[in-house]
Amino acid sequence: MSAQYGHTKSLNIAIVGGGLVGALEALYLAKRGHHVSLYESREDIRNTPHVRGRSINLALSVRGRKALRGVGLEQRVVDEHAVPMKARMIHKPDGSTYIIPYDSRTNQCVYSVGRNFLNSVLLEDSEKYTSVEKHFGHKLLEANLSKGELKFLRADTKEIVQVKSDLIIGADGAFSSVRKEMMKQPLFNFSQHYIEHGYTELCIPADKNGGFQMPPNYLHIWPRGNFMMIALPNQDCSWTVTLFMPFINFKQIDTESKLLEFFEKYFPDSIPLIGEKKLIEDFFAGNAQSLITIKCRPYHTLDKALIIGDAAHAVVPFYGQGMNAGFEDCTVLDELFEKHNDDPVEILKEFSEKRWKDAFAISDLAMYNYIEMRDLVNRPSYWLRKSFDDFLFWLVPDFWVPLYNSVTFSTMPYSKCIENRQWQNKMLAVFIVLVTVITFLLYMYTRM
Ligand code: FAD
Ligand code: EGU
Repeated sequence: MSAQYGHTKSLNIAIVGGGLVGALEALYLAKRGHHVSLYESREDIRNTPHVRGRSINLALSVRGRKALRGVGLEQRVVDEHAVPMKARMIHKPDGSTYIIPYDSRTNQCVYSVGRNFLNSVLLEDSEKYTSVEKHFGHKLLEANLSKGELKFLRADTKEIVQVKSDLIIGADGAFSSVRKEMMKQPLFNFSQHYIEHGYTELCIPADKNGGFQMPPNYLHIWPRGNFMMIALPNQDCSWTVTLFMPFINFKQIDTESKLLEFFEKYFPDSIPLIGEKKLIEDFFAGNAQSLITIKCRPYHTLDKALIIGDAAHAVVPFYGQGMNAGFEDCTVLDELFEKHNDDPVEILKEFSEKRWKDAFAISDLAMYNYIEMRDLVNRPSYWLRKSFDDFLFWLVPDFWVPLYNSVTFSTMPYSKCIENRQWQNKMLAVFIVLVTVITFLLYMYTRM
């Protein structure tokens, strides 16, 4: 490794949060020869038995895959434990369906992976490093970031555990405690926003023969203007269905008959798949969950603390990029460790400087899509633009990459994806003006 260039000593790094991003970052740091202590407030999910048909899944795309490749886990996750989704299947209110491919040009797809499964694979893989210590049931209570000091509450003994480390990495999710400590420092900017939609998770079980009840290799979508339902396949042939709807509507549906009436009106084809009884059970079992978007900056405190993943940038899920962006943080961070020879001062400074633009960009894209998914899909102008984009992409794929493809199927920085789109908008405007002028001139010419 980089040791031959007189690189700094191996660091003692504390990672707060053993979720998807924290567990992946532990692998990256261990691979570089650092000593990692991972603190997670929950119990080890590897010991939490998997209940059939109750797994929550996520869409994994190119950025996430690249990050997994960096620790040698891409093939295992993609080949053995993911269901490829090669297109969207749109369900119309009358129950009929149609297909929109993800990438008709090169046949790339996105993968549906179980959250707990992925988390388990990442934690399991860290067993091969003796330099990774995992502490479950440790909840961060407070921290002195500039001193590298952390105070945890142990769930089993109710003891307070104090530790000190060279570097703290906060990967403790949207409601990050590490970030709360950062908020005490001057010049730390922060904003959060709850959207008016909430979500609830339902389940379409496997059929009698243990097979899929819907065609498996698709992301199923029921777009209904202000409501939307989507379904991602699980490996056990069940589906996790997520219903997005304004909180007021969740509140209005307070009886079983209102629920069935609502589903019969908007999602009739899904009722026999979920089953009336299960629909009622699952819908009323959990309260609607909220969706928050968070932006902040910088992401670091001196050379002592850094936040990554949702802790640094929680986004709404309407681009399927939250985890992918968090995993990309690990890729970016690893490149900086390499570039700066494991020197925290430079690494943290540059990470904060270069990452916020891309984090803000995916945040804006996801928020924009939240609106687009509901309204634009039903507008002819959206489809006109989409066909135009797809045609040019087919014609000159290196020259014209549509926004969607650049976000999901490339590793172009998110902020570049937006710039690229703005450049395309300008080109289109020029093109439309040109066509109008030429048509007009031709018309005048033929009249003469
Ligand atoms: P988390 O997964 O939230 O993990 C944080 C961890 O920190 C948790 O294990 C928590 O227990 C622990 N923790 C918290 N506080 C403390 C503390 N004080 N002390 C110790 N530990 C603590 N992304 C995609 O890429 N594709 C998708 O399809 C997708 N779909 C989504 C659908 C929905 C409905 C939602 C809400 C999100 C979706 N996302 C998706 C986003 C994705 O879930 C997140 O971006 C991702 O989980 C972030 O990982 P993380 O490790 O940063 O945070
Ligand atoms: C939302 C919640 C379809 C899982 C955005 C597409 C999502 C996912 C889309 C959730 C949609 C929406 C994209 C993927 C993905 C689409 C995407 C959204 C997975 C623009 C479990 N989104 N999601 N876009 O293109 O890029 O298929 O909870 F319905 S995967 Cl909202 Cl690619």
